[in-house]
Amino acid sequence: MRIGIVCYPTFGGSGVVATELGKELAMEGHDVHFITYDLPVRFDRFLANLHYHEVRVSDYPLFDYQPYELVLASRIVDVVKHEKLDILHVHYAIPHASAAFMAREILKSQGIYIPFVTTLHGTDITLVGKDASFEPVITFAINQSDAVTAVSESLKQDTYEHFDVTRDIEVIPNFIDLSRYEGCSTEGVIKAFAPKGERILFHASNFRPVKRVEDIIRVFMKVREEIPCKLLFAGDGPDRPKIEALCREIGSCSDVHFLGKLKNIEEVYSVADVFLLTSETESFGLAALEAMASRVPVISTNTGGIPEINLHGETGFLSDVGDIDDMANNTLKLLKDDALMHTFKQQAFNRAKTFSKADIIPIYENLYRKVIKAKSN
Ligand code: GMT
Repeated sequence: MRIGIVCYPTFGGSGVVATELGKELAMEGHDVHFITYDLPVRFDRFLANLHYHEVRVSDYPLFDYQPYELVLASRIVDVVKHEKLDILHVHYAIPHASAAFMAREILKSQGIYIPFVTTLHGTDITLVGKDASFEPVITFAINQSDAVTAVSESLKQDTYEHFDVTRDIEVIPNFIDLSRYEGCSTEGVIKAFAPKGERILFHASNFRPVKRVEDIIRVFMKVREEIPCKLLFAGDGPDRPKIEALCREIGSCSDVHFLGKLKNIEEVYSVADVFLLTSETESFGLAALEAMASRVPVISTNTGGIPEINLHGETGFLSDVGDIDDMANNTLKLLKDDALMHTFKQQAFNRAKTFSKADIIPIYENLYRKVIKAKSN
């Protein structure tokens, strides 16, 4: 198939999933075309059938806000026509689904029918999309998609609850390339951050308020009262200055390290003892799945789609949002009991295996075929 993928090219989970999906589809022999404003972060492989088409927005002084969505729609039209695409797959509804809709209608007026699949990832529904300034467009674009998928059952239910969506939504969970997390070199990270055998607590995110990163510091402080440990943060984002200020205020700077936007994040996952995810809401929690693929148990909140990934008392523990004491106690339970830790590590890995790319990619391929077939009937 000739497949166009529209996504955010950044470190965020939706961009990572879209890019990994595109690479896998290309390795399966499909012709894959990314259409976005920058080279996706995980676009790290050369394949003759994997392409990137940049969307460039000119900076006209007349506009206070540059109309990215229109430029994207025009670029989609161009790529579909000239690369003879069979299908478009857009990740994250805003503004990708509405741009795809516009492109589809333009092409229809020229005698070309290009169906599009929309994958909902989370905050396009749970936070941003609900905003009245987006809601009517999101509802319309979802209803107009040729197929809609959500990354968890929880996100599917949220979509039906908050939007007047009248069509089927198929749940296709995110997937993981397990080989990426196997046999990473760990010595350097351990020497640098835990030279005396301190335990390592880890968190990776985009430091948005929804992640409640402050709670991570508070959990860490409680654990550190009982066990020598270090806290590593990967990623960057709006709340980082606030978190750094908090570390300074409580005097934990020497034990907390900010590693920034890491490309080889799996090296850090592999040295972690536990992964902390304290989010207010999380449609899936790809970072938790990455930790589990690295045999790292997850201490998380019980919100959104997280319980569909992290199983309480098996691959980690779940707590109510904001329950610092419970999350700290659960972390200590694992850190103090080697046998329990060993069991949880194995169970986390076994759980991660159920989200392997080999199982999930064919589901997308079948969906594309079904949508293309429906269009030609
Ligand atoms: O979590 C973020 O802030 C990034 C966001 C994104 O769109 O890239 O992540 C969302 O999509 C990921 C991939 O499907 C999910 O794993 C995340 O749970 C989801 N984030 C939220 O729901 C907050």
